[in-house]
Amino acid sequence: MLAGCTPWPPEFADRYRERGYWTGETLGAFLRDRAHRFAERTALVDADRRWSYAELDTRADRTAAGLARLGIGAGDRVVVQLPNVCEVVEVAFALFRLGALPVYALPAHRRAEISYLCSFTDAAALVVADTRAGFDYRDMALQVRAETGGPEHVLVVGDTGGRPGLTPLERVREQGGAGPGATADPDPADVAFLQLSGGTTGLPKLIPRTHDDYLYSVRASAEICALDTGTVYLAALPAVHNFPMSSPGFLGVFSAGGTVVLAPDPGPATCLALIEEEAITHTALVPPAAMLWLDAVDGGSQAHRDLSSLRVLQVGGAKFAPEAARRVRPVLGCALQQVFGMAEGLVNYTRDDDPAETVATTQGRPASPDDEIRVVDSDGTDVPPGALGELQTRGPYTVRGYYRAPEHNAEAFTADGFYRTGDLVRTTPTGHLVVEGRAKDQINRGGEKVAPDEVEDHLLGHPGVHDAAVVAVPDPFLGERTCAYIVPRGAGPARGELAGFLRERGLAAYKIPDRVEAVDAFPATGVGKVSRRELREAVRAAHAPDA
Ligand code: J2J
Repeated sequence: MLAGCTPWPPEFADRYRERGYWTGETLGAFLRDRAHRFAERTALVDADRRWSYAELDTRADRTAAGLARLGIGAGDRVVVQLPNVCEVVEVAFALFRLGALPVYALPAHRRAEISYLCSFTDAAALVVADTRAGFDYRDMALQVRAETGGPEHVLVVGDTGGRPGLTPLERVREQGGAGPGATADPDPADVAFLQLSGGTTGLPKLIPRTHDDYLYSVRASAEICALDTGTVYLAALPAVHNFPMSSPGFLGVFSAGGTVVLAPDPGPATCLALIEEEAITHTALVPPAAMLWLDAVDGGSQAHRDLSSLRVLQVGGAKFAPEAARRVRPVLGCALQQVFGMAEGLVNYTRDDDPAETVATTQGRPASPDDEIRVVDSDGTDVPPGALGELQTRGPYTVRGYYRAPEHNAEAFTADGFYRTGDLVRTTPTGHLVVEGRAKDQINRGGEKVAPDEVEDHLLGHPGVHDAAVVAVPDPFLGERTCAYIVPRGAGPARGELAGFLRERGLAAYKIPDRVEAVDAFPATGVGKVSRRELREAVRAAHAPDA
């Protein structure tokens, strides 16, 4: 296995193979098989292209051969930061075929995150778009290279704008000629790519997912969601996120021979038009986007849309309020499926035969019969059935450790290999999970995860900030927003000044605190640590609707 990763103990690996979960197929072979079975069916659609399975397969081969000519090969890491364009899928499969590892960055990431990912993984290449939504990824990539001394290759999907040091992906593909020959034969038990975790402490952790484990989660998910060749899935969220990639996501759709339509943004104006035009049957959203869709259709600007093709709206990434959940069928005319998943592995789904109230009020049950679930108190002891506790899990597609993070792994995993999710849940008698809160220091800003530590470190870089603590503030739309408490030095910077400072440092916009509060000192816990709980309560009291 890739150095810096934790394998499953052999007795577990054997069991997962015996039960048919790990089939020994690689992601590269998976696409080849689908290209044979579904050759001329449409696999992928974006703003201006429609690629058949055969075309996607050929492009992946050519790009793989071109990348190999650049010297990229088995075990190399390649940071991929692409919006929802067909190339995001092409590049991924090209890398899988070489045994090289995509490291997935979100389109919202900026210089700070991309520099970190490139240096931490010693990336051989970085793949970016040209410009998108007014942001120039090429300039950012060149700054990353100047700052970190790597990666050797910066590949651009689209126009390099004549900037030296950038290689158009199109040229890489052309140089790949007719393809094959370059493809390696990676071990299906080895790591296929590195997925980004939401992070709790410090910098984001990377999650090593293997061909075997990931394809199992994809197959199991596609089966639960009853996908088939008639499925037309709208990828409304950034395609590289674990949810639209594998739950069942675009890979689940490929596994069933359906069609994936990539949306440039998850907004109702864009997506509801696509649903009508492309006869979308399935899609997936985070709760704030789902609420915008509901309002846009329920007497809003999109009330005229014909959504009759839509069968299932999946909602996950953050807690979906039952009141909003109950509006889905009456307003959108489709079924709701709640999805509670994590890039580390475990994914829970409500099922299509669950009673309506179960679908509205729970976050589903595990995808696999071999997902092991434990709900424990703060001492790690199992709580009685139905009581609130922290969710721990272990199973055939839940990783046993983060990439190159031995110290963090000792905290994040139990001695017997359970992942401590940090989610506070209770189980219902039917085995469904209800997410009630969080024990981890993470802020869930409408599905986008913010690690307070990471933002605090950046804030401390400002000369006017003596100390900083970032906490969640409840918010009716996003679920949570971020509030930075700062102990200023002197007069202290205003929010606008701090926001500008953080942007300058290259931090993604969603991590920039929504609110800044100056205080003289922080409340401390018994052991002298900052009490984030007290800060959260203070901010809640100060901003309660009736305050
Ligand atoms: C409450 N909290 C939720 C839900 C995730 C499918 C769906 C989502 C993700 C994802 C994913 C939640 N209700 N329905 O990877 O494959 C919070 C929990 C969880 C964390 C994981 C998938 N669904 N969450 O959101 O890695 O706190 O994955 O531990 O981004 O999101 O975040 P992430």
